[in-house]
Amino acid sequence: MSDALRALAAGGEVAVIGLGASGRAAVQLLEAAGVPVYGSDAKIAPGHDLARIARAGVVVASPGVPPDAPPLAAAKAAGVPIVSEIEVALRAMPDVPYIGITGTNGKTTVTALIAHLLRALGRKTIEAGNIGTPLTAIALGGDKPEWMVVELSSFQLHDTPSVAPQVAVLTNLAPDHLDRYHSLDEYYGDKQLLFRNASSSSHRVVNADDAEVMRRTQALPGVPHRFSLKDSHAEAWYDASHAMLMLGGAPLLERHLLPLLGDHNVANALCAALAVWVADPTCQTAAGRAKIAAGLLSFHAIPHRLEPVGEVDGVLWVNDSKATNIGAARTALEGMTRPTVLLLGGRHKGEAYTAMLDAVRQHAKVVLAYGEAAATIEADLVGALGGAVPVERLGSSFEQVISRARALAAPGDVVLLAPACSSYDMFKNYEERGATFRRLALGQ
Ligand code: UMA
Repeated sequence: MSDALRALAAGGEVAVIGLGASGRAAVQLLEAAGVPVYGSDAKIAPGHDLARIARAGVVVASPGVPPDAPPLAAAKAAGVPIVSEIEVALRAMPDVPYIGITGTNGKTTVTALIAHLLRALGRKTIEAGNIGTPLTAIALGGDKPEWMVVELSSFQLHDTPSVAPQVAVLTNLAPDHLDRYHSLDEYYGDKQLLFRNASSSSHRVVNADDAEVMRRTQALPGVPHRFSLKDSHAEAWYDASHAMLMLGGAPLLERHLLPLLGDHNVANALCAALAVWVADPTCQTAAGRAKIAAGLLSFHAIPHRLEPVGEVDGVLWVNDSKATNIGAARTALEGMTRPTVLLLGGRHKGEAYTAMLDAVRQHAKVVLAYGEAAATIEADLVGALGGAVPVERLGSSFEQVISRARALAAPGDVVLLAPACSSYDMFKNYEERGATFRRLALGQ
């Protein structure tokens, strides 16, 4: 491992930019390997030494540092290669097989599901990457798993030249992160980098219902494995007429037994089951299918992702704080089967809320627009809805938002937090927003 990491730095110093979770873990791994490291963070005094960064053998960029930030611009200008923390981890663990997951929405759920299913099949598995645990932290740990399931954001893929998963999974593509990317094409291009080392023996799991996914992957070398909510020719598909999830030509699980809300979670379950089916061919039997089904049954919703937090006086409160873009919020809303009080707001990320109009018309009984984005949401939705669904504009007190929601919700309704915005105007992060929602919803 040490040799591979020293080679990465070409004998020089490694400059780690950003000392959040992934930067700190990368520093630890490099130091443990005896590689000279300079770690810096703009928020920690004395900040970045740009001259020192420009002299480094390689720069390791944290995913949250934009490519045009001064330390990365300095590295680029000096011709210093820039890699991600994921790249460092992969160099340190060349022999551990992994499934790589990307996509705009659902990737964390799919990552967690795949890891859960592999464990259900008796495989020692860890999940890491964007889902939370930095991959370099796994590389630092002694005992290596049989499988790693790695959630990869577009930011991480941007700088990971050696990414080559045993199975590459693309859940879907929808607009997001337009505050960081200049165009959608650029964002989708980074997602596509998951396949940058694909060869004729590669396997990929792709969403057959997503035209953009299919367009961008159809010419790739390797074996495509498709999942779909409607196409019976797909390897994993949903047979709506029998309410049955299908895998490899046979029934897998009845829809009502899947312990997750929303049709998109049927797609996530099919995607994860198929990825495991492909990754571990020994499970391609009736017994293997039964174990996968049992794994799906025992999976619990991940916090902040369409997480039912409780039913209070007949009102179900659902926390989808992780829905930080319009596609995710729309999907959440589409998954609601009861009249919905929708909480929409936070820090605006650039997309127009009109993309949610149909879902709002169909599922929402009222929209509460709050936070920095409230005026934009109101401007986008009120005229277009023509009064069909009321939109109330509130301020930046989350207590007020929750008490208004409580007043408006009748027994049998849902209050859904699917904000379509980032949380940074009012909270530290989406987790804090979700936790606050849960606490206030339960009257704690
Ligand atoms: N910084 C600088 N200089 C700059 C700009 C920023 O030093 O010019 C510093 C900041 O002060 C901060 C650090 O760089 O301390 C950036 O840290 P980070 O934002 O990269 O956060 P980490 O704690 O390393 O977490 C990252 C992922 N964060 C992002 O991609 C923004 C986490 O994904 C991931 O779980 C973690 O690595 C472990 O792999 C979070 C996320 O929000 C959940 N991801 C985005 C998403 O899902 O939409 C992509």
